[in-house]
Amino acid sequence: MLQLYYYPGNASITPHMLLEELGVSYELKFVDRTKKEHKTPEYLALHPSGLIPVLIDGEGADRLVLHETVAVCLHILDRNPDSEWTPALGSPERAQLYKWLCYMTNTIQSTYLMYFYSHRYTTDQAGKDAVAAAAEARLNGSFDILEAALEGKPYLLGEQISVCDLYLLMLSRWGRGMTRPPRSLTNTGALIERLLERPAVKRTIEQEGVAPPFA
Ligand SMILES: N[C@@H](CCC(=O)N[C@@H](CS)C(=O)NCC(=O)O)C(=O)O
Repeated sequence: MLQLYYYPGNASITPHMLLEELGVSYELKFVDRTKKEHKTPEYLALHPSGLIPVLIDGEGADRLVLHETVAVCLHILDRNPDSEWTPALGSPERAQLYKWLCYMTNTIQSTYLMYFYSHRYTTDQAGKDAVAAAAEARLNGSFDILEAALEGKPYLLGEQISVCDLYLLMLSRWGRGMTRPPRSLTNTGALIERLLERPAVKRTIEQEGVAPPFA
């Protein structure tokens, strides 16, 4: 049995959507960030940085405890190798999937940290708004790259939907308060609309209790 530790709308929502899409059995474990449950000794034993999500696979001493959203998603795919969501190992689609997941986590997600937690990225608190503004400009540039990659195709990998699209949906949500929200881009906005129509995505949003508009 898989257990996913989540907080509504957090990075946990991409693996959550993926689990729903795959139709596999799993249990959701709510981590109450408002009570700082992600910084308790019990949670820090699962995730040394006290961040969300964590995935637990199995039970007892042999159980796998995994953090890092991309690693969690890839492990879920590896457990479902015959799914249409899992491009074959060594295929060009699988390579593109690695590329976009890496880009989204190591470039966009990390820039979001500077945008949302700008005070952590300067020793001069008077300059934190400038850090957030610079981060927003960088995010716009990154979303332009994804927008261009979507030109003439429905999904990031082409005709086939993948976890990359779910990841982009999550990242788009986080930018809904930006001066130029990702959903305002033509191709990205169309992808978001398409994804939000999917029953599994709707179920995930409902289970997490995320209020509209999602992105
Ligand atoms: N690199 C981690 C980042 C996870 C992350 O930053 N999660 C956020 C929620 S979206 C969090 O737990 N923030 C709490 C904090 O920074 O204290 C991953 O990809 O899983």
